[in-house]
Amino acid sequence: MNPPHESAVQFHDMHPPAEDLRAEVLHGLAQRPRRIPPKFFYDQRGSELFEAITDTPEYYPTRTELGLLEAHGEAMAELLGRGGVLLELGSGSSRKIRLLLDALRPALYMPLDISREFLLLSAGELARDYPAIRVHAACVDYSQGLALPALPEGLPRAAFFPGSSIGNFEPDQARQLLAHVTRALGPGGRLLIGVDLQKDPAILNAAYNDATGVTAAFNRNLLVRINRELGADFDLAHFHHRAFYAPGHGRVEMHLISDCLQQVRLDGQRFRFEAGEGIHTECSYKYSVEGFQTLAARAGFAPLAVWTDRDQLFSVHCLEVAA
Ligand code: AVJ
Repeated sequence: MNPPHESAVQFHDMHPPAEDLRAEVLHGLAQRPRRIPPKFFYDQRGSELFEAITDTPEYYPTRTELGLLEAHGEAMAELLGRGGVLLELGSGSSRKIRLLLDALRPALYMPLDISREFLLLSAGELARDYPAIRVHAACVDYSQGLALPALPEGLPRAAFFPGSSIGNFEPDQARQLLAHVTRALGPGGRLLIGVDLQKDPAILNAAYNDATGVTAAFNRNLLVRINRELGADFDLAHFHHRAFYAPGHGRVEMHLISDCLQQVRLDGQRFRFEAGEGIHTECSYKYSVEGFQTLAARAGFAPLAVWTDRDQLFSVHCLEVAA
């Protein structure tokens, strides 16, 4: 009864070697202001903490996007083209992709994620639950480009990039990443992308400073990871979570702030932190509908449709690779 590929996930490992963490952390700590890229949040614990963030009452993006996928899934599937190839960038939450797979029924589903363990686990579960869909998982760092295994010809191609993860990129990098997606999809290919909207800063500040401190734990887990994987000696008692909306940039920023003068050792080097000095760990850019369409147009995408919730918190765009 079941096709032979049932439950079998074909796996393509293009994961950056562990040394990339070391090199990027050393590089980022030598810069002023110091910074570490947010892609390193997502070790096993970090992925769990992010899931926990999405359950906090303050963090509206996930449930708002889910509501849009539930309400408009059929219209979205219509525009993406059924029975084709579906790429997913950053296969985070399985709830979103299940809604889309139910509506879209692609022939081939290809989740792309930097977190190998999380990816394999969720791809395996999806392959089991959707035996008619071929699943090819690829462990990639898509901030470095979009090197993909060859895609089958002659099928409609679509990509799903949920969660406003595009907001983690500087607008210029975001444009470059979207340009990589246009190349992977080819003319006529379609992108469904979730983008968090500009809004009252009080809502944004609350979303990144939840009362129970899950976001703080998520941010600080980056240092736990660096201590464990790179043998650094960050003192977690003296680095604190700070997150705020920066209106001049149209983005939320997260930082880890030292509360005293201290030195951190990593790889035989010492990094000195003044009291109040920090590490910038994340930008989360917020867009207007028009602002995002303008950015996407510069990457070769034409707008087809956009859905927003009634409170104008979040947007889901469908875009087409222009000929
Ligand atoms: C997964 C990048 C969309 O920017 O809102 C959540 C990550 N950071 N709380 C975001 C995050 C702090 C999230 N993205």
